[in-house]
Amino acid sequence: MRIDVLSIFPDYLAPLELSLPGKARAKGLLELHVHDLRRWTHDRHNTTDDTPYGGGAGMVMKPEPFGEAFDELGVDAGTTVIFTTPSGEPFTQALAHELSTRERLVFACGRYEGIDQRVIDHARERAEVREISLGDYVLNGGEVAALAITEAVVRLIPGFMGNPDSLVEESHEDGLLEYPVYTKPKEWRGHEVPDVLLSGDHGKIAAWRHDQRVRRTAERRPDLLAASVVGEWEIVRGTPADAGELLTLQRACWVQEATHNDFFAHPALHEDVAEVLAWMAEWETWVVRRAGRLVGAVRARLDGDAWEIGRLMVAPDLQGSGLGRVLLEHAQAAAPKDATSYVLFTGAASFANQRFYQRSGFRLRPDLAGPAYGVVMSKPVRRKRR
Ligand code: JD8
Repeated sequence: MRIDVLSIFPDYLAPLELSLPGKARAKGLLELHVHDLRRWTHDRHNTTDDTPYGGGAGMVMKPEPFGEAFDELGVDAGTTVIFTTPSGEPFTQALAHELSTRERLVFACGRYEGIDQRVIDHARERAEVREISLGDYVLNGGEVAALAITEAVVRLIPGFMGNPDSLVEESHEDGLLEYPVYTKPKEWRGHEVPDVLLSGDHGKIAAWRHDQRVRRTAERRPDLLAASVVGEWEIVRGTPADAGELLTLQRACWVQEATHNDFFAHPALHEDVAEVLAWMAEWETWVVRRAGRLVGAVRARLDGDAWEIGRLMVAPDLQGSGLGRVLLEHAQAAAPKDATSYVLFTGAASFANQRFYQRSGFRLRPDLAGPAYGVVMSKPVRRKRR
């Protein structure tokens, strides 16, 4: 991964030399460049700001230095430009995972009252753009956020963490906060280590730790606990007996798609049961039921060395519950050894779907031919290093 940072206070990013990314660079996993934005100014005072159109307090960052920096750095469709801003989408671990799949990130750090809006609009014409907020509080500039996001993303680059398993039980990875940790001495200033941790009984220790995670989450972050019931979905193989309900669910889901894309000729809207049975014979199909109702499904098949994922559907009343992500992860996990990429199609105007797939690491592939109504998205298959 290559990361470039544009800032009028480049020394703010100096800590990146110290912590994690230092090792990633040594491992050749990360190329990091911090640039002083004033390099792309041409007046005696290296001016990067001016008064706001429409009046008001403070100053606004000028567009020209950013434009010239993007030109020189070769910002293009393969780049993700990140504007850190208090008005951005919340930065989360899920977003960190998504950004860790990118080949190239360029951070545009603002100061003063912010950056001229045309810089963001221009960047969208040439690259993927994400406006991201570190949290609901006000900082004086975007550098701190760029620092935090870089650390959170780089440590997720496959091959970076010495022991990738150490990522698994971290807070925000699976919706639960982490358990309390202890080390020597056994007793310290009247405080003792819980006996279970000295028991050597790994089953009991694992149960205690999980219990601690649930307790902490319930006390400190009940909002997370509500979201983490996802684990309750049971995904099973689809059978011909499911065909009728699959037909019903796909019609319900593709009515939304057709409306978004003004395209009503999609096969999912016109197939009959026999045609559903026919494609179930060609595709691996998984379904999810809740209280007996078929509420979700996905299919996949190998097309050359691409694992093609399709007909990902979630009952409209359960959309946003996390079931879609679980089904997509299940379909990916089912990919055969010789698959080198995942590929799927979605509506050209189905922007929520596109963002959903992007959050799971898929990228738009305008270079690949797709169906009339849609766009192609793909993601490389990353195999855990043995
Ligand atoms: C970028 C200028 C300061 C913000 C007038 C104070 C992120 N979570 C976050 N909080 N604040 C920022 C952030 C603040 C920034 C800039 C990010 C550029 N400022 C401005 C608007 C009000 N001043 C942030 N990520």
